[in-house]
Amino acid sequence: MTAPESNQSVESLKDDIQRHVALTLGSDPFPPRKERYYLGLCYSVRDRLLGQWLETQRSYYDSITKRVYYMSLEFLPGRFLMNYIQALGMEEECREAVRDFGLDLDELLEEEWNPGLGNGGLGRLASCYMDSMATCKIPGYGYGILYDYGIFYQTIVNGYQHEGCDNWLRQDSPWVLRRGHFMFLINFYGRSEAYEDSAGHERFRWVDTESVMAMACDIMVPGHQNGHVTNMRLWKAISTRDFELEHFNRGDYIGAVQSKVESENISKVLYPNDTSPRGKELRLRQQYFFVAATFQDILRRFRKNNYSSFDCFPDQVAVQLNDTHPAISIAELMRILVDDEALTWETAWTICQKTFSYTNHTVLPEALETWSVELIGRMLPRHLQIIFEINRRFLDDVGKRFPGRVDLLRSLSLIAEDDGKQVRMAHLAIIGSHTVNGVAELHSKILKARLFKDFDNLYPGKFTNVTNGITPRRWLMQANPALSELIGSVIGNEWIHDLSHLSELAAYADDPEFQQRWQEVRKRNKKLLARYVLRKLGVGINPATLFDMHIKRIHEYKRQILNVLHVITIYNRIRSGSVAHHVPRTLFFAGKAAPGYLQAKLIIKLINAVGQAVNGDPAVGNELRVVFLPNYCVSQAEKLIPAADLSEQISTAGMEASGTGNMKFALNGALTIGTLDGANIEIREVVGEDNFFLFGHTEEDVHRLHSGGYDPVQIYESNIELKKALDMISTGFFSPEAPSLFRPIVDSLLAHGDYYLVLADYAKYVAEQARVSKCYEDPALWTRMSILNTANMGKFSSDRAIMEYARNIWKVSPLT
Ligand code: BZD
Repeated sequence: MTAPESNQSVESLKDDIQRHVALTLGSDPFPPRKERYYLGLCYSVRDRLLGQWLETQRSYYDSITKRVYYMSLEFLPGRFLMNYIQALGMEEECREAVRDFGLDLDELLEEEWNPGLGNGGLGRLASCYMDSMATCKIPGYGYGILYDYGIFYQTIVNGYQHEGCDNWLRQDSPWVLRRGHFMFLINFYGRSEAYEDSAGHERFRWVDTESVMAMACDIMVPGHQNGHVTNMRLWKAISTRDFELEHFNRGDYIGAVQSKVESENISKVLYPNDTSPRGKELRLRQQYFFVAATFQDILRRFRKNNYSSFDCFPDQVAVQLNDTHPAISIAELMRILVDDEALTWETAWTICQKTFSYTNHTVLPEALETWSVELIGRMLPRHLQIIFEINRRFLDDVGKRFPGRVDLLRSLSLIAEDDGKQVRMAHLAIIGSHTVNGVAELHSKILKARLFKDFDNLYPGKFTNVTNGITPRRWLMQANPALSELIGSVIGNEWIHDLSHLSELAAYADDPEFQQRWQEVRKRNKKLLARYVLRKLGVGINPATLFDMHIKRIHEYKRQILNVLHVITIYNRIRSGSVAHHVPRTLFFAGKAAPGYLQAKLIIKLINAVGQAVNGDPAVGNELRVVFLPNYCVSQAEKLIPAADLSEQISTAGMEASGTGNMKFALNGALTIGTLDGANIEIREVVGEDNFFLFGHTEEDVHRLHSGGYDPVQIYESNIELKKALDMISTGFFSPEAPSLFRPIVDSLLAHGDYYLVLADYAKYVAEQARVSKCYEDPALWTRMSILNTANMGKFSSDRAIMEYARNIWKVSPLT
């Protein structure tokens, strides 16, 4: 852009901001106030995107192309404003415009609340994939729920997690475009009624239902400087009129209001459990609400194109099920095709199987979703009938292929019989889909070899892998501007669209001048983080120490406790004066525990208690510091990750499906200490084993130890440092006011068999941490390793992942 043009666009942006402050917000533009000018800027940026968005949606219709529907009960997009600004390529313009008003863009950005519409990795992955679909111009949409309350707001009080409400829509969000004219009726409860159609065939209809409306709310997801804007459509529950009237007519005003409120509860709150799904009625209601609304929208679009037959439905529509949360879709599409459209069962089933594909995100048995037959039968009576019919035909077929194999029928059935009758949603998703994928090579292998082995035998080729990816726009360009600029100065900026270009950095790994610039950027990021921590917690940390980070949901399989045992071990060594290769470290922990997961909440308390002891002990000085940052969210991750030296990816092998935090750290030049789990394995493969700190039992070892013979007590007895650390925890060293407070943690390790094999991996972990310290003492070596990590992360772009889905699963091509 030439200078006068740029001046012109800054001036017109300034005019727009002031116009929005005055005319959209109804506020006096003078004096310029941060909160108002923030909103004025949001609306001005939004205006500039809306045209591109309309154009993109129009182009889908014009090209009559197959579209992808990415169905996810969760999205974690992070803040939008900077993402939109950079997508439009107007960062400099925005900086200048707000500067002219005496404001600072970075400060304005902090005004934005994080939309916490997800729990963790699964929701964040969905948002990375939306970004890549837009950037790669894959025609499609994201579909989900607009929760009024996102994931709870975490505070730490006296070391304990407290949960507060995250009422993120309290002040209307400028990004949510309510579409009052896209409303669909959603039915629940009632009964399925048989009737005879005019040709004398037995048919079914769903009657005597209760209903609620789903209103479309749209959020734009722009591609990076390509004029393509994808739509994320989130449904909000709105009470139906009849529902209220019925009460009004009886003169029951309060009843009318109450029923309105109750029906709108469907989209009120995100369930904060990231693994164990609990059979709560409202959760199933949310699932069906969003599925039924989405399918009405899909069919509306399909019909708009005037197709004469449903046979071509799968040529127009690909539906990706993000885990089993939307798996009731399969029964819903069958209901629509058989009951409403009068297709034969066989035709409908073929269409279903050609339409759906399913991504599995976990192998933890407690995380596999089931719903009681009783609940589905009550809430979705017709769907239960359909599920039974799918199962009957399926088991019939299996029985014919494998006569006499009752064991096989039991293991494959959609209905589990052991714990009351339960519908296994993963089984429904597998048989109703053409493709099932895991999210990293090891995870996909485990799905085939263990969890769904019988299904894999039955349907060879149905199971595949798509290793997760992350968007380089948010996780490098936006989160780490200093490193992005340095990278750009030597290899240009093509990596933003094609991350494989980062490999050109490898040539500079040993270049002393480049190394120095690399170190300066990292030092600057660490200083910024230290300032943030001081502001947030009032705790001073030293940017010259090794920044060691363990940030993710708190869960026993992620083994924060292993890290804590290492911290206590180092602490004891410092106190006793034996510090071989100790490098001063700052440990960062952040993450939320599910409110009902007491053990995870106790782990948070322990981390804080250990932090208090360590940070307050004069013998430790600057050698060791432990901070727990409350309310981990996308924006916090964006501040932490660019400042990390060491990334803790230490889950029990075989338990973390992929991980994506691991990718974000390595992309930003942190080194990983990790197990052979999830995507760690593939990260290590590409960055090279010399540039990765590996420890721990393999997945096969874990399987073997779980099959018998593992004795954690024997390990405890034979390792003096470990014994000391555990004894300190169990006898109240870190909780003098309540000495037995942390007993449940030690009991899980010693008395209850240490399911996550913390003790089994302790010695190797501590030894590998010593190697970390030793390497850190050699800045040239460390910096080389760091550069090589970044340089080799090309594979982990979500653009690569999305193109694999598009080519191999969805069979859609990018728009030109
Ligand atoms: O999905 C996570 C896995 O644990 C990670 O290993 C993986 O990288 C990511 C993305 O594939 N799973 C989740 O985050 N799961 C949930 O958040 C969740 C939410 C509700 C109910 C069940 C699970």
